[in-house]
Amino acid sequence: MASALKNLSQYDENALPSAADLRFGIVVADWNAQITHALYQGCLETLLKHGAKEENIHMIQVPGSFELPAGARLLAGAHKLDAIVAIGCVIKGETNHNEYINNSVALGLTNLGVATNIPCIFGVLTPNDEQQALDRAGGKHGNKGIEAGVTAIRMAALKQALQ
Ligand code: DLZ
Repeated sequence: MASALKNLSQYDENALPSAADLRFGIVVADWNAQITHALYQGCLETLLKHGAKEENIHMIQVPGSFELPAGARLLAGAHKLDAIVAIGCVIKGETNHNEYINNSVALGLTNLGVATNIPCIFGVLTPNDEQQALDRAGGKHGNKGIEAGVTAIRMAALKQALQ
């Protein structure tokens, strides 16, 4: 018989499994570095707080968000990983560049996760302006890097449990 569903809220840090034996990749885009570095800090601190070992966390930087899927693929080829977090910030400008980048990154990470069996977490902010980004990188809406870290721990634990 299937077990009953637990009432988990998606980013509840109290309900997380230990990250002690889990291996993570983090890819950080250099565009809008003030934002992406804050997201990275939030993500890293969350992984460490839940027991991840520093030697099991592999970080690389890529120029912009468009390069996140390729960076994640390279990281997956270089290390044994249970989850990868892609961190970027694409701010809407005068043209539609943000839509091309965001759609491409989302699809690229989705395809990579399915193809490699390594969950890829979308830690990319898609704000209309810089203030919206700051609000989500340690400001009034919290730090979305923490949420990405929580999601990575849950998905990495699932991968280890089911493989
Ligand atoms: C070119 C570009 C622009 C205009 N804006 C952003 C942005 O807001 N956030 C981001 O991460 N990257 C941006 N880029 C760079 C692209 O992601 C990519 O690095 C270049 O188009 C080279 O492939």
